[in-house]
Amino acid sequence: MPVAAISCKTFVNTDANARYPKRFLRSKTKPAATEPMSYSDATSLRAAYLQDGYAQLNAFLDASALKELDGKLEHFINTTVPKISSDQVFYENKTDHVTLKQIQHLELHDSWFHTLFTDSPFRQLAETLLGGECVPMNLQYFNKSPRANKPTPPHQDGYYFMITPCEAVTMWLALDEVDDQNGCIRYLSGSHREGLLPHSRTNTLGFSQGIENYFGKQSSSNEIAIHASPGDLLAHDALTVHRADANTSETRQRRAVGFIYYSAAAKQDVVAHKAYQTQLKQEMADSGKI
Ligand SMILES: O=C(O)CCC(=O)C(=O)O
Repeated sequence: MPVAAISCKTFVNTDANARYPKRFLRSKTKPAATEPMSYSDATSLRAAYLQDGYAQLNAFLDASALKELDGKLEHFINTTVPKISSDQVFYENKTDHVTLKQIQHLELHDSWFHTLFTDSPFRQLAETLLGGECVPMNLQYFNKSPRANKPTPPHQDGYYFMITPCEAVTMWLALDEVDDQNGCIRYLSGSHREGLLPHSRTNTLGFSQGIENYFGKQSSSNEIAIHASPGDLLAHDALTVHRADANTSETRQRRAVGFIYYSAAAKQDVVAHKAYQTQLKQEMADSGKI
């Protein structure tokens, strides 16, 4: 499978330098690949994103920012996760905490993560890609631990969001080396132009809906497997079809942080969304998954 990479630039402009914590800004002495992104870079990035439905920004975070994020995450998992409601923290096997696979809404439990989500280059990038103001909605943690994990079913995030217009961006920050073996993200390029596709229930905790009859269709062979290194950022449109295989490695983790931003213009069907979440929570509890 080809590996896509459209830009090695870090998204930092003059405004960002004024507004964002220094730890997420690049040193001016870094090599060209980490130079601040100019207006034309942002324009061409958005053009490519609108064309393909996704983008990859290599080295969005540098080693020191990543180290800090890793430390904060480890602390969060050790001290905050045990206090979070079970419908916000998912394990492949809930009796084995090594199999932690997903945490929802880190921003609601920790001010450091709140700032990372709401007042940072991540948010500014979301606004560039969406072409206007955004609303930070959900900061998530994902892992596929070795041996105990499931594939991520093919889906469109917009199916879960229940928003009109369906305008939102999801960003996925790699924390480990990610490739075919440990379950890299796979995008169906251009699929965001097809509108919302029919989904049906899956048995996958954290990804309860998947696209019906995806495999075997001609289009599924056009997937692009995105290999990534720690600090690389992927971004996709709410309508872009994507999925990931299970982690088939013996020892390698596949950790990532997910950033979901809605366009300020998007309105959620709050009643339908809440009803679905309530039903899902009940089903997960009844089946012993949470
Ligand atoms: O981490 C994964 O396997 C899937 C993530 C995903 O689907 C998303 O962030 O929209």
